[in-house]
Amino acid sequence: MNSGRAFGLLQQWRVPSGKLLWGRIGRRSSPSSHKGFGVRRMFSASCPGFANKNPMRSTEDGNIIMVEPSLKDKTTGAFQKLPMVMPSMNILSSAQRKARNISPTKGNASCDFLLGIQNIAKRERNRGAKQLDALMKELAVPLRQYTETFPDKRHLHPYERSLIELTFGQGNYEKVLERVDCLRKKLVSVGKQHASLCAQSTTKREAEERLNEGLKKLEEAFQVGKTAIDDLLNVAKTLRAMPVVDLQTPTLCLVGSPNVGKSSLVRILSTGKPEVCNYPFTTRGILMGHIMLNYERFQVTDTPGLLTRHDDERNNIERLTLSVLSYLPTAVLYVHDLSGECGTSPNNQLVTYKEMRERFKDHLWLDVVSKCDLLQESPACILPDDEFARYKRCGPDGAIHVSIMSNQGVDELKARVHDLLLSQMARISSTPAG
Ligand SMILES: Nc1nc2c(ncn2[C@@H]2O[C@H](COP(=O)(O)OP(=O)(O)OP(=O)(O)O)[C@@H](O)[C@H]2O)c(=O)[nH]1
Ligand SMILES: [Mg+2]
Repeated sequence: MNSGRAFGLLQQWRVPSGKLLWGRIGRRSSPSSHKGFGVRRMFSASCPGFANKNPMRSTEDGNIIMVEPSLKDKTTGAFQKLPMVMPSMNILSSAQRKARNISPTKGNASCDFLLGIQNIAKRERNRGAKQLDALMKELAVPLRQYTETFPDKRHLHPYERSLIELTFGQGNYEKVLERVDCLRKKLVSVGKQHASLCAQSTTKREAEERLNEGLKKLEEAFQVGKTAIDDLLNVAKTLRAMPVVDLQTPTLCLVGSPNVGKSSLVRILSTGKPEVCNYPFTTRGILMGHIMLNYERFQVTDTPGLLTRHDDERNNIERLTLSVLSYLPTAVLYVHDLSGECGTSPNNQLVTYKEMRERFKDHLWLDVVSKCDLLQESPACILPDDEFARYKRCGPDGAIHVSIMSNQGVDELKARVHDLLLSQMARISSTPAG
């Protein structure tokens, strides 16, 4: 059963904790969050987001209506199709270089000579206006392309939409795009104004002065707003680095309280190596990997742990887990640690488990009790046989007991995971495409 299985974890994405672009989000978690981590937001879609950029459509009687894309249009993969954003300084230097090379509209040289001084002024203002117009366009056109090709968040798959919201904060993705568009409008306005002034010059000298003034003003306007472009670049980078989820490939999602051994199980179910440490919230993002089982390909997601608390109090790391469960057609491998080692009491684990089980009851589900090398056999008769006592002793009914230390239950777990993924595949195949 084990041979021929090659599990390979390929991609990991986590709520970034390094560079701070959006400031601290969420709240410091409750004392039960142990590490007191602070989540920091950073930046970075047949892709419905792009396809339906303009949701307006005209009816036969000429009225314009708003067209909401239907769910069947929604698919994942938007982030891999984002346009490349050039660093702001590259846009500026390239635009300035191109504008400088613009020459005046060619006139008749002998005519110029005859008309003398007046014609020199004409040529100079022509050159100035053309250079200013060119600089304005070279700066503004890429910005228009970005604002038109970055997907409209409303038309993304809900999973990808939630990744954007949890990563950058509510509304911040749209704000970056708005800032880029504002910069574009400002550049167009400044560029047109100064090109027009230059075109009205009466002398060569005046045209030169107005050209220089216009170039300076355009650069100043660009410098003031250029952070919007660099923020958009970071948005694109972060989004592109997010795990790619194929909705047609069966997925297994490991869920449970923090520090219960989820990542350790991902490691034994696969050749991938997610970080394993003896403290909670080692896993701070969604890890998407792949499993090959008898020539079939499956996906695995390792998720951050869930604390026992109300949704309103959850931090964005926990919300990532809920987002996977809410929006992706995954089978669940729920991990329980009854050894007392993980930092969440069995009682609290049971509370969270029951809530998740009820909430995501439509998912295919498998329970596993981890770290069973640390569990002591407790005589059943000593404990009262209520729900909690049964849970504390054996976990939920039907749970597989596993230890990665002694290898106990590992083969059974792999076999059951395989069956679960095959059932998930049958579900996907029986769901009408689209
Ligand atoms: N004794 C024993 N320790 C285990 C077993 N499985 C995992 N551990 C230990 O439990 C600790 C937590 O393991 P992880 O796999 O990082 O747990 P996690 O649920 O992914 O943790 P978070 O990502 O922080 O939520 C590590 O020290 C592991 O070595 C087991 O079967 N037996
Ligand atoms: Mg982990």
